[in-house]
Amino acid sequence: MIKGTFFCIDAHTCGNPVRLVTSGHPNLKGDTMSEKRLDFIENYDWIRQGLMFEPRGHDMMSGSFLYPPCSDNADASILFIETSGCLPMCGHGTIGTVTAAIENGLLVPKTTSADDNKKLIIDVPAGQVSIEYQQQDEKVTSVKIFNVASYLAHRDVILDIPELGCLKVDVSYGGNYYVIVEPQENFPGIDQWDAGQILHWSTIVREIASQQLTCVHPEDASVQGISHILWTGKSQTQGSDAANAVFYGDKAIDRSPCGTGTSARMAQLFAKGVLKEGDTFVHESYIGSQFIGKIEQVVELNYANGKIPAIMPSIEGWARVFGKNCITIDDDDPYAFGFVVK
Ligand code: PYC
Repeated sequence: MIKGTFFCIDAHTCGNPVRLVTSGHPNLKGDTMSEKRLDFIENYDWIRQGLMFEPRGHDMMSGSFLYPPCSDNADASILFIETSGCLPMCGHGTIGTVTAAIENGLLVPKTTSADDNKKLIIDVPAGQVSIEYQQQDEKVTSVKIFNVASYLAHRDVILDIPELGCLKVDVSYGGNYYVIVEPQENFPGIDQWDAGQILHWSTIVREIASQQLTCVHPEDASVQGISHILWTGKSQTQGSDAANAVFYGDKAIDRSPCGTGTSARMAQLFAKGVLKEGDTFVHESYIGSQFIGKIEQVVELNYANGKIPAIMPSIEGWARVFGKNCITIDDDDPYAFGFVVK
C-alpha cells in the first residue's frame, strides 16, 4: 500500500542538495514551528527517512517543507528535513527553499510597501529569520538570510580522542550546535586531511563531545545536542577569509559553506575578539564554494539568571534548481524507509 506521494523540486545551494517537498505535507500540530517540528519527529519521521536516505536520497540529502506562516508578520514557515534529523535551522536549506519557491510561484512576498519587495519573513523551528533576495527575470540570483541569534556556548574544551590525542575545541550555536576544531598539534587542518579522515574522526569527536558537554538553547529547550562538527583549515578560493568542512548525519560533509555553521563560526570569532560588529566573513566550503557572512548586530541572550553576548549574523549565497520529481513511499518496498551503508 502506498503510504505517500510527494512532488519535489530538487536544487542545490553552493553544491549541497535541497529537496523542496511541494505536496504531501502532513498536517502538523502546534502553534509554532518548534512545536510542529516535535510533532513531525514523533509522528511523521518515516517521510524524512523515505525521502532523505538511499535509495530515494543519499548521505548528504537535505530538504524542506513550506508551511503557512505561524506568526502574523511572517510570509511562510519552513520545516527542515535531513539525513541527520529535523534541524532547528538550516542555512543552505533556506537559500535553496527560497530560490525554488520564488522561481516556481510557491512563495510571494506580502508587499505592504515598496521596501517589502524581495523581502520575506520566515518562521523556522529555531525562531524567525528575515530574507532579502535578488532576482533577474525569473531566476533568483542570491539569497541573504538574517539568521537567529548565535553565541559561543563552550570555550577551550579539551576532548581526549583515542588514537588521535587531545583536541582543544569550542562549541558554538548558529541555529544548531557545532563543535569547532581549528588546526593544532593533533589536527593539521582540512587541507591536509582527506574526506575519509574527516568522516572517520567526526563521528568519534561528536560522541565524546556529546558525553562531555551539555548544549541546550537558553530560550528553547527543544533545541539541544551536538549534531555537527566544523573542522577548519587553509582556504583554496580567492577572496575567502576562512574555510570549513561541516560533518553531519552519519556520512556527510556539507558541500556548501554551511549557513548555521558560518553563523556559529562568526559567533565564536566574535567571542574570541577576532571579529567585531559590522565585519564581513567570506566562508568557504570543502569544495571551495563561498557564503558571505556578516555580523549585523551584537545583542544579548537570556541565559540562566543572566545575559550572554550573542551576534545577529547574516549569510548570503545562491542556489540552482535542477529538477522536479514525484516520489512515492510504498510499504510494499522493503526499502520504503531507506537505509544507510556504513
Ligand atoms: O547550511 O545550515 C546549513 C547546514 C546545516 C547542515 C547542513 N547545512
